Amino acid sequence: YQWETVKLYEEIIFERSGKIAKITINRPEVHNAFTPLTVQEMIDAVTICRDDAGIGLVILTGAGDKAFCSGGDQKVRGHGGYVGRDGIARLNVLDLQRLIRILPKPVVAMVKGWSIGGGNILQLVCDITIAADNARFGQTGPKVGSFDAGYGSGYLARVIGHKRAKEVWFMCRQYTAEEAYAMGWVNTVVPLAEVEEVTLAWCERILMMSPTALRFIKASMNADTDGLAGLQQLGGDCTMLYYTTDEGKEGKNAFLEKRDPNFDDFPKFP
Ligand code: 2NE
Repeated sequence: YQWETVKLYEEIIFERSGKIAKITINRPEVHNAFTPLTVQEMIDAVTICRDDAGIGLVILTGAGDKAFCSGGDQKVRGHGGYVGRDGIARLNVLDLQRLIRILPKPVVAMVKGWSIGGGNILQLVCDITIAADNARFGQTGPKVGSFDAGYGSGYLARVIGHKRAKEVWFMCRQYTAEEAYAMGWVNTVVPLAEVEEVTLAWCERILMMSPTALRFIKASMNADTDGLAGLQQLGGDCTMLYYTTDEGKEGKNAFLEKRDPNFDDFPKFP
């Protein structure tokens, strides 16, 4: 794979090889903990992936072999959130979680080493997780004075079950990749040396599939968990498809031509 830089950032690396985009959190000295800037850069990169029709899939990972992400950078945690250069306290990682959920393309987490706190929620909201055998998963919130009562709790309970999710948060233990696999927290566990190769093989297989089919499957599964916001996403996808039909276009054309629309000839499937 020839990886080309798509755009230069300070705290992430954003590369691309063909249809595969790769976003790497690049703060290995703090186990890839994120600051408001890291998150802002990730939001920008994911938005580029969303708009670029040539990108079919996004890999999310962390720099080095020691960590995927260790959550919010506690050194910049202030009064009410994580404080960036503008002095404003934010929890903008929640916006990034939503963006990953609504991205109409598969997002694959490639997890090496620590996947902890808000970092672990990032891999959770990805569509697929490939874990290296040195990966360690866990939440620390109640120990460090934090919690994620959104996807980090409710969606985690859907993925690994309520009893397990409560254990994860109540005990703040760390789980091996094999334990995470047994809970359905990750899709597969592979030797660290093979994790990139296996991730790319999964990506290539996913990319063989119909992108519209994958888009609707993702939106549909998310609608089940995201309530009206999820239905809005799924409904918007339906509108997008409808706009590509002659029937949809007839309504617009009739309006512009100042005539009544004629929908008689369009098929009414059973
Ligand atoms: C990840 C873990 C268990 C690794 O332990 P270990 O012993 O392998 O590494 P060490 O020495 O703790 O970490 C290496 C360096 O990375 C920094 C450390 O402070 C250390 O730096 P130095 O002391 O050598 O200078 N580092 C690691 N994680 C950091 C972090 N999150 N912020 C700032 N610096 C960090 C161990 O490092 C650990 O437990 N880390 C903290 C995990 C954590 O509590 N994360 C925040 C959870 S809250 C959250 O993410 C969140 C939320 O709950 C809701 C909304 C938004 C965010």
